[in-house]
Amino acid sequence: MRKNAFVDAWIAEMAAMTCPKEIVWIDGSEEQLEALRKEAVSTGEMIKLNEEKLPNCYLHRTAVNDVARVESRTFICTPTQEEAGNINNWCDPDEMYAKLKKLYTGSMKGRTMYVIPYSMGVVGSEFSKIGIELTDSIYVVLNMAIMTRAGADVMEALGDSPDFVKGLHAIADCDPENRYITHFPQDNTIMSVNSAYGGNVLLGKKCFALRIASYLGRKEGWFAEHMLILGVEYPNGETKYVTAAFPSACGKTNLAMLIPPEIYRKKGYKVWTVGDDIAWLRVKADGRLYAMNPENGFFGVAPGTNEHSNPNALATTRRDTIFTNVCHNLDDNTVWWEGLDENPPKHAVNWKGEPWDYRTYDKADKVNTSGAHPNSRFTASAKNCPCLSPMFDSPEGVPVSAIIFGGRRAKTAPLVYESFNWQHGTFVGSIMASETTAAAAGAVGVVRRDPMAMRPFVGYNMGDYWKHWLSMGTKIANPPKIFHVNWFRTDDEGHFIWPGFGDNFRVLLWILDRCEGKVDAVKTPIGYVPNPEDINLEGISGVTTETVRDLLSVDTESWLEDIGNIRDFYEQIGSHVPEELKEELDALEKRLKA
Ligand code: GTP
Ligand code: SPV
Ligand code: MN
Repeated sequence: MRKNAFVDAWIAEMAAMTCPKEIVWIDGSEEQLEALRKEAVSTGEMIKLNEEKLPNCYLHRTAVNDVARVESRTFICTPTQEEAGNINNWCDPDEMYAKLKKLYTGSMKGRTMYVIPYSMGVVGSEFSKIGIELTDSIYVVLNMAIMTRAGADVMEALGDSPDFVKGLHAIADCDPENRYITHFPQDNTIMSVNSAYGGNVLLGKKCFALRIASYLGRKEGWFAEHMLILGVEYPNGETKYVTAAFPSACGKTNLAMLIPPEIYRKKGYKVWTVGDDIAWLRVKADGRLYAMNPENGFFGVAPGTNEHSNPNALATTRRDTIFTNVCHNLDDNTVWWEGLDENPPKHAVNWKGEPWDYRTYDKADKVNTSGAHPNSRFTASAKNCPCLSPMFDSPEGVPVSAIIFGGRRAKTAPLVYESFNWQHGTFVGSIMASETTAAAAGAVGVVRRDPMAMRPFVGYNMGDYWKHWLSMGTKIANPPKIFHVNWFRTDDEGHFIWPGFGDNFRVLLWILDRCEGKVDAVKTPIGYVPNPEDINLEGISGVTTETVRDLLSVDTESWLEDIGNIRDFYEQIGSHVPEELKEELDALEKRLKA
């Protein structure tokens, strides 16, 4: 494999600290990956699943206290606290390096350090960026091999350049008290210790492609966002693209792989997946914003994925997939999760590795009684996705017609509304709120503000991030229109009113029609909402135009209540909140009171 002096010097330094027994470079070859799979099976780190039913698929269980991202132990280490802002955990870089050094020292004794060269984006594209992850976990290697473009050709693309993101991961004792997920944006460095779970350790994903990349994007004039990218193909063969930012476990993978309702499929409409979690967006010479997916696979939520909700995701996981913390069906050596089907396995092992009796399941206490952990995941290759966009490997991405923000709101937010312009759209993103989910450690179902679905992922001051959004608006001659959706309004019994999933296509079409100026809308204090009869309900069950009218209603009282909450949040972000957004907030309050 091609050598790089900067990479070698850094590896030598990290190896001197962690003391591995050997260093192994990951070249990306199938032979090497297969040998690692065999090794992981021999040590019990992974379980090989039924080769007939789930070819080349494996099950892995993480420690019971290590099943989600831990935001409380995630740090942005910039020279000053002001750069990191008030809602990131901050630590002085020298102090954090010193603390980490103690935890890493000797942590790989007797273990192998794997060197993973990987590219976020197509290898060699000028829009892509390179990272090197050092890890002592085979599970991490095998996941990174699916989630990124990893291997020898990345070292070729890097050449003699020092321009790569350094990532060091050590499992150490997997001690939650000493777990640190740390970022040093000025040093292009990520250091993660005492975890072995997903977003904490697959360093190309949230750590690099969002936290470090958002910092780089601000410096270099582009965006790194927590967004899916999808294409809607019309019967005439034309395809239009949208991106959508929803917080973790709020429906990105599902929307990205949506199957249109039958009446649309018959007419020839299709949806193509470009990405399901992260988008890097740049302005091109034609004055449009382009989105590319820096990842190469999907690290998706398993529970709730089934033949009806998301058949494309399910099909993607039927081969070459690593399942994490799902339920193991001992009868046929396959996997199961809540919401897969109505047949929980009779002989099974739950996500904790204990014998599991499905009759003990209690919806009110999912974590303790479910077969699969609520944040159990599949790591599946994009190449296996039946609706993967032909533009997936386009080095520059796809032109974006609309940006959609959204969250889980039982009441306030309507099914869909459109912002008045880019500045107002940025404001709409900044006031996003959502009920928390199992994707991060902590309480579930609590409403919190999650601007642009990036609260846990902005690598610098949130106020500066909003300024970056506003300033980018002035650089895009033909900016996408900005919308907000909410699939999660509930009735008095707590049931979702909107059927969601495939039927969200009906809302997507309204959004794209608005982008083309093809349909009218009603102006409300919060933005434009559809005329209820403009959401096509042909072939839908249990939803009438009256239901839609209700879903689109803007309740002034609850919005006014929200205003106070938003003011508190802006206060918390502090002095970096742009004046333009404060003015938008005042203007919204005025319109609501008028
Ligand atoms: P991350 O991978 O954590 O970023 O999550 P995500 O945003 O990709 O969420 P995902 O698509 O995996 O969906 C998470 C949960 O939301 C699953 O339990 C889905 O069943 C549920 N969900 C997704 N779309 C809808 C929808 O339109 N309506 C309803 N009611 N639930 C949905
Ligand atoms: C999320 O939490 O938004 C995820 C899963 O996509 S993780 O990779 O753990 O961040
Ligand atoms: Mn995500």
